[in-house]
This record gives sequence, C-alpha cells and structure tokens, in this order.
Amino acid sequence: MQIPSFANRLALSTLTCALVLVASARAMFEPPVFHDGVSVVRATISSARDLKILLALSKDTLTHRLDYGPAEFLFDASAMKALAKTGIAYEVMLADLGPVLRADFAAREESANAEGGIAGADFFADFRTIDQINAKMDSWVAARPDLVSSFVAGTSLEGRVIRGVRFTKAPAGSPGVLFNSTQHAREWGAAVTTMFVGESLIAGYGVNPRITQLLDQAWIDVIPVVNPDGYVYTWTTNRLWRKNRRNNGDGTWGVDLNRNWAFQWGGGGASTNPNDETYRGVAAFSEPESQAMGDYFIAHPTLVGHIDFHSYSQLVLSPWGYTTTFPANNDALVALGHDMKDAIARTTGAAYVAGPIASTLYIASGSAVDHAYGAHGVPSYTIEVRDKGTYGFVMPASEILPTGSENFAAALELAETTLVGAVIRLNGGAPTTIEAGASVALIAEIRAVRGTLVSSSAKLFHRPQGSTAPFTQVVGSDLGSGQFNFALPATACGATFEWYLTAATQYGTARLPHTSDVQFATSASDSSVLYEDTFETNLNWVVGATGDNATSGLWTRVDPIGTTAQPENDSADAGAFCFVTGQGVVAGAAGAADVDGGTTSLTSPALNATDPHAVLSYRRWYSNNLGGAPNADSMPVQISGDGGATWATVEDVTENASAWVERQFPIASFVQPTANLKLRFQARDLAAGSLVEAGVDTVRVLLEGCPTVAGDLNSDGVVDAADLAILLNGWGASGATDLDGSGATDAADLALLLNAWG
Ligand code: 0X9
Ligand code: ZN
Repeated sequence: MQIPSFANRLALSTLTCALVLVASARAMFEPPVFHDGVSVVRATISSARDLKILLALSKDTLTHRLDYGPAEFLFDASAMKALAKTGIAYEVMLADLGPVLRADFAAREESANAEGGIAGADFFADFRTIDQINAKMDSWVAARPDLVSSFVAGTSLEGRVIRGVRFTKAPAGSPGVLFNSTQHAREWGAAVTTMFVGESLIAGYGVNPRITQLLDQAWIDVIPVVNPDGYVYTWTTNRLWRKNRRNNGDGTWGVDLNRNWAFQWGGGGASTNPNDETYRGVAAFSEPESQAMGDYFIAHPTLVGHIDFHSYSQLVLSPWGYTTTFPANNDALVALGHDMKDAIARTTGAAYVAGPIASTLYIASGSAVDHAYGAHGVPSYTIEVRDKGTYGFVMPASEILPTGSENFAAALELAETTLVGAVIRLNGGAPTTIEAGASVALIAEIRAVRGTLVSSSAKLFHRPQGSTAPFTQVVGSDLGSGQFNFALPATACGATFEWYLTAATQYGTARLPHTSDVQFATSASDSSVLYEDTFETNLNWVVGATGDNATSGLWTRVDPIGTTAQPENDSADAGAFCFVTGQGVVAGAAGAADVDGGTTSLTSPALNATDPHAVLSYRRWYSNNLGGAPNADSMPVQISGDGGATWATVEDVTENASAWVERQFPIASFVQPTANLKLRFQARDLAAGSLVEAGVDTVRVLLEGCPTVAGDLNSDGVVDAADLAILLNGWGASGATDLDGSGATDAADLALLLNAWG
C-alpha cells in the first residue's frame, strides 16, 4: 500500500551515499502508520465486475489473487460503505487494523529493548529486528565455526548488507541448496522460518542422522532478509510495507522484488504502475536486492534446489509463475511439492496446498522461482507459510515454532531430494497391514526432479523384522506415468517384515524412508467378511420403527437421483443402489424429498457376528447444512446386541460431508458381539425448517487378525519344535498345553500338535 502523505512530506531527493544515515533520519521524521480505521476483508470474487470494483475500492489486495473465489483486501471506512452497496459477498476478518498494529508495535519495541537488541536463547519466542537476526547469525558462526560461515549476498538500496550463512561439512565443489525469505518486507513469518531452518541445522548436526548425512554431502545457504530496507521500514514505520524502498521519483515508493527478476520479466501479473504493490521496476534486475540474488545464482553453479519463503496462505508452489502452461518436468516438480506438503502435515498436521504457481495462485512474472528454474534449471519453490488469513502478515508469535518446524521438514525434503535428483512418493503412506499369505502390490510414484532415472534403479528391499540377514531386493516394474509397482513379500499371518525403497539418477540414490537404517514395518493379517450388504438386492432391512413420525423423505432403497444435498450415485461399491432418505427429483431443488416432520428409521436384519474382534463397517452420507435452520439436526447410528431390545449409540452424525464417508468400529466397544446383532440409522428433522438428507451403503461385518492355530503355543504363526518344548514342559497339567481341554496335557494333545506341525 502507499502512504503518499508521508512520502510527499519527506520530499527526499535521490541519494546515493550515506543512505543508511538518511534512512534512519527519515524514520525519525516519518511517524509510524497504523492504518487506523482500515478493515481486513475477505471478499468473494464471482465475476470480472466484482474484481474490478474490489480493485478500485481497495487500498491493497493482500493476496493479489486475481481470480474467482475468496481474496483478502484492505478497505478504509468510505470504501467499506461503498462495498456494502455493491452486492459482493464479503466477510470482515478484522474491523480495524489500527489497534492491532499499535499493540503489535508496542510489544515489539518492548521485546527489542528487553533483549538489548540481541536475541537470547528464546530467539523464536517472538519476531526479530534485522539487528537481532544478524546477531543470531553471528552467534551461529561463533558457536560452530567448523560448520557455519557467514557471507554477503549484496547491498541494498539504502546501503544495508544482505547477509547469508552457509552450513556445511562437505568438501568444496559439493552441491547445495538455498533457502531465502523476506523479499516482501511485511512477511515476518517467512524470516523466522528460514532462521528456524538455520537453528535446526546447527542443533541437528551430529545428533540427527538425516541432518548429519545431508551436511556431510552438501551445503545449505540461508539468506533470511533479502529486502533489508523494507524489513526495517516494517519495524519503524509501516508494518504492512511489501516492496523495497526505491524512490520511484513520482511520489511513490518501492519496487516489488519478486517481480523484478530477469527471467520473463515484464510479463503478466506484474504492474507497470509504480504505485502498485506488484510494481515490476523500470527494468529486469533494476533493484540492487534482486540483482544481488540474481548474481548469487550465477556465482553458485553447484546449486541444486531452492525455496523462496513468503507468507501467507500455506502453499507449496512450483514453477511457472509467468504462465499457466506447465514446465516440461511439471509432474516431478509437483510430486516433490506434494512430498513437502506431506512432510509439513506429518510434522504439525498443518494443511498446505501444493501445485504450480500460476494455476494454484495467480500469474506472476519476474519472480525468483521462475528465474531459478528458467534461467538456471534449479528446481525451485515458493512456500507461503502460515496462516490462512486469520492473522495474515501479523501472525501471532505463538505460530513461530510450529511454522518453523513444519517448514524445516519441507526444507529437508527439498534438500535431500534435489541432491540425488529422484523423488519417491507413497500416495497414502506406507501400509501398516497387508493381506497375509499373498504377494501384495505396492504402487509408488518415482520421478526425476533433476537428471534422469537410472533404469531398473527403482527397488524394494525387504526382510523379516528383527532379522540381520541381508535384504531381499526386488526391482519395481515401471507402469509408466511415474508409477512403479513393487511386489511386497507374501507373509504369514501375524508376521512383520521391514522394507525400504530406492531409486537413482546420475546424481545419487534416493531412499524412502530418508534415514539409512530406518525401515518401514508392515504386518500381515487376514481379513474376512462375515456379512456384507451393498443394497443391490433386498436383504430385508426394515424401514420404520415404533415412534417414527417423519412425514416425507422416508428411507428408500434406490439408484439415487442427486440434488445439491443428496448423492447422485451410491458409494461406488458393486452396483448402483443404496438407501437414501427419499428419492430425489431430476433437476430437483436441494430440499426435494428431504426428511420432514420427524424421524425415519432404517434397521438391519439380525446379523451374525459372534467373534469378539468383529468390526462393523458402513458408508454414510449426511447433509444438514442447507435450508432455513442449518445444522440443527443429527443422525444417530445405533447398534443392538439383543435383536433390537436395547440400543447403544455408535455415533451421532453431524458431519456435513455431502460425500460418502466410510466408518469402522470394533463391535465389542459398544455391545457384546452376538448372533442377533442389529444396526439402525435414524435420520430426523426435529428442528423446524432444516434440510436433512442421509444415505447408507455397503454395510459389512469384518474380521481382522490371524486365526489361532491349535498347537501354536508361542503364537508365532507356526507349529514347530518351540511349541513342542512348551507342550512337554506342561505334560500332565491342565491349562494352555491341554489342547483338547481333557483336563491334562497328554498323548492326545501331543497328537494334535504333531498333526498341525509345520
Ligand atoms: O505474489 C507473490 O510474489 C507471492 N505471494 S505474496 O503474497 N507473498 O506476495 C507469490 C509468489 C509465487 N509466484 C511466483 N513466484 N511467480
Ligand atoms: Zn511474498
């Protein structure tokens, strides 16, 4: 955003020397701006007209998303009045930035003073000034001169040093990766993230095998503040400053550094208007900060991977930014993006979205990521860290540690993968259980992000868990499109094997799990289906129960006709039929045939499930978020062990998935498994005006586990000498060794054991 009032008042002439002095002097003349009366609004762009109006009214487009859907904007009071009359849907995220920024500013001053300008051990307890960041980098070098060194990437317009640190134990000439942040001054969450990456590398070297292995083979450079002038300005004067501090000479200030890189400079999504937040500058690399970064890429030909950290939105973005056309290696770049997203989710559970920039976010040209990949062939990503808009740039300090740790996981993933060139991804993770006794297919996505895959290098290594024997190797079969099929070993029920995958390019061998000496463990188990109804035929479920009083939308077994609230298809089991609450009407409204007036019950016939380990599984559909009184109802799912005399609640569904959701429960958690088990779904419209649609499909009773083998006294899956020894030990006694329950362990038991031998 622009603050011409201040800029004009200052009327600074273009200065070339003593800029730092001028900058601090200006900070004295220029009082902080707190954006009093400015609201943060999330508006929904539904048409080109909406976008035009929003851009005309807004002081700033916080997310720069020039596409349909939600986007955040800043509006002053008069713009808010105008907005209310436009008919555009919006939500006020924050009514007045003023008090928030004032409080934030006061807290910062206090924390900067309290620490005497030098951050102590609790560096990550709060956001940090550039002096504190620099002091922290110095402390790293002082603590571990054998591991960390400091370098200068360049000098800013106002004469500040753009500093970096390198972490490595690898020999000269080794490959390396770069993590940088804060091209955009206000994105403090990004600066603490790269600082956290640095801190983790120091703390982890020699302690964590992945970090040690990495730094023994590669260097990692961290440049936390690419735009130091802008960063200082966000501390002294305007918390929401984005660009650098170029005096554009027309009363406006700043060039967007992430629109000023040379590759495809001047294309779409970059403004020619110096007053705009995405102003591209007068020429490619016209700004000393972006130019310094461009020079860095030239000076580091062994650079193999890069992340440019920004905030906010929780995105992992791959090239291109300048065009919606995908790069040739898009599938591999996106696979690594998903891999980073998964690493983030495994660390803190945070949900990030991965994909190519232009199709995931918006077109933006002249950016770091495009330059890294386009001009240097370096796989490069923009990560937009937390949050998703609740606090945006003014993220609370409590988010620093989770943001740092989840993105450290992503950074490690990028470094390890680009170093060797290959990405191995298990969609849905490694299986913990497979079907016993048969070879099971494992599909992995394997692609080269750099170089090409070595043929037949995609391999599975497995051995029984706990074994010290060499691993058995199996070459994966290439199914095309980056998919490889590995045959997991046929394994006896109850047994566990350990395994890992590898794949190589000319640059090295990727391994999953990444840490050598760490394997996945998968157990084999039998699963049998004791009961199944996919509702393709009538298996005697009963509609209606005592007390039912729904007047319409009663349960009915049909091939459903969909509405906005009801499924169009069954849950994709064997056929097309399922139970729904009232058949829909072709092109009908959301409320066509929904439940009205009360309860409708659907009860199963008596199910035979006496095994104590039996598991109940069903798929259900539920929608109650439309209509006049949304979310006023619920659907109890109940189970009875005595043929319907008494009922226990399995769940009370309120989740508006508007999709088929499969649920599984151990029956014994609710009732004693019996031969007279019943299941009941009660869809109901109890509150006036609410719209209730439900569905049920694919009900099963399953059994997971291993059958007990008579004679397998030590439960290792086989009857052998070890079991014989146990039996002989118990000779004459009753108990477990008395296999036939005769009261004593005797010749008859020995015969049973020998019969099951092997
Ligand atoms: O617009 C940007 O520069 C980035 N978003 S931000 O809100 N942090 O300003 C997105 C950059 C991704 N696009 C490219 N690298 N092209
Ligand atoms: Zn940014």
